[in-house]
Amino acid sequence: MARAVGSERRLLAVYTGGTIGMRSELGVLMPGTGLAAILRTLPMFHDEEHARACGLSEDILVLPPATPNQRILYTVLECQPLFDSSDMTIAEWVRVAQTIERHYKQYHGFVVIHGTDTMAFAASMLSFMLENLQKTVILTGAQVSIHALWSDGRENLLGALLMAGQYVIPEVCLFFQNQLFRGNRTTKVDARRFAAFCSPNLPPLATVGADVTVNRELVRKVGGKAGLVVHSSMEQDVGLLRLYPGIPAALVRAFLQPPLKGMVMETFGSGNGPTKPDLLQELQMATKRGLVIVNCTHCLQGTVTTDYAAGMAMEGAGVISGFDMTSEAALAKLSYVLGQPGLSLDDRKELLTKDLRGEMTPPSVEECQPSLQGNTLGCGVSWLLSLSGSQGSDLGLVDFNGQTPLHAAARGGHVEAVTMLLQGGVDVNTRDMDGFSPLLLAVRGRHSGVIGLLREAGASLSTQELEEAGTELCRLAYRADLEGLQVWWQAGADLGQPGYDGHSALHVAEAAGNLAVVAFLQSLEGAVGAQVPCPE
Ligand code: ASN
Repeated sequence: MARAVGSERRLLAVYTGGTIGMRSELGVLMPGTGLAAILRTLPMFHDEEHARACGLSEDILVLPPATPNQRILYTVLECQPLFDSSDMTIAEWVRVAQTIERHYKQYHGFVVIHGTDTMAFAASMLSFMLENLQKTVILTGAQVSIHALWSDGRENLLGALLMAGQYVIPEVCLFFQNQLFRGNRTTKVDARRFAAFCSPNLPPLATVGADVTVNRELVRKVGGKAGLVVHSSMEQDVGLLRLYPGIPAALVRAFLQPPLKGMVMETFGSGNGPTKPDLLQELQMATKRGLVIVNCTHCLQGTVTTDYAAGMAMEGAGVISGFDMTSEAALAKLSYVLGQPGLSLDDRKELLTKDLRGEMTPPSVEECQPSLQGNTLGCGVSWLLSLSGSQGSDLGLVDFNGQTPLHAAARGGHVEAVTMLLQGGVDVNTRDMDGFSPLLLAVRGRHSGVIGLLREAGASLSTQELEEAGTELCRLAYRADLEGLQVWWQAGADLGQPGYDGHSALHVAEAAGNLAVVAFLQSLEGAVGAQVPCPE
């Protein structure tokens, strides 16, 4: 994530329909054409004087200056026909993705104006269709038409344009009511209130108030220099079934019939379902013949586990855990994974268990033991090994992210490599392009041994790293993750640092009833805040 530089930022706003542009016809709301013409008449959306002075062509609108040296220019591309989003399907979303692909080089960022009813599905689908995204894509819309006096549409659209124009957040996002969410983490939770969306298992990427607060820790990093890949071959024969108490096995059987290839099944609580043998048999027969079933909880918050026999039974029937994915994200992921050509069933199942676009939080064991294959860690480690006879100056070489061998070794938890590098005299407080230190990476990987070595060598977290830790601390406290909190403490973090909403880890642990965490945090209370951050 970076603040966008350059005096002129060009955006494409793809208008697909939705309430934001609707007009009332015969007493019902229908999609309305001519959004660009309306925006042109609204001074907050178009600075006519500037446009004329610059001789901008008719199809380009320009926002009034938000900062003295930067202008956001945008073009509204109106789809034909326009949709109430209840009518959107995978085919329409593929067209949106292809439109972004066609104009990708021409624009700095993209806004997709969409109806709210299926916006969380749209954002989820687009997140999987657009791989290696290096530019910001933001979906937005409104609960009340922009033509009404009291509308949320103006604020939402302006916010989306400003965020896409001023920041590089290389993700498919959803902006609503002053919050920027990761799109595939959202769900619509209110049919009337302006705060229509929430992101139950991931805090917002950014929040707009008098200041814009970007949760940098959460924003996905651009993975190398690979270009945008648009996946248009999404599987359409996927479905979503919500279990309810007493659901007949025959009904489930009917649902699982061809052409269905994959199903998201909404289960109870932490992924539990009825353990009736006839129902389990239907599920098992379906998975055995190659139908892919993903288990998502119908709860807004939390994750699928096998804590209960009723959850274990789902796994026993061949159902794959969707962890904390929303059903919208799970359906989109299933459509993407099943649509990929040339993969075996096992490949597809494995892909489903991985976090591909930030859509789910896999269990922390995996977070702690990153695979050595095919990622930067593997490259970093082999690079380190090849450096064993090299001079001190080489040990400070950086990769495209500004990371040094010490970053790679710390992230991988390689005590010996870290020792060797420290003995070689490397800078222990070196920062990568995002401002991250080896110490922070060791904390994220929970490598206690490495943290100890780095601290002994004088490493400390910077003010920026400490500030951004607040939200993560709250998440750990919510999940009763004592080990996660302890490594932050070991690294010198102030565990009283508030999260994005002003609550501290202690508040969160108390509210969640996580008593061990509360006791731990309280035991530190005298010492909280006593840590000294490293100067920037
Ligand atoms: N039915 C509308 C739609 O999804 C609802 C909205 O946009 N607020 O297109």
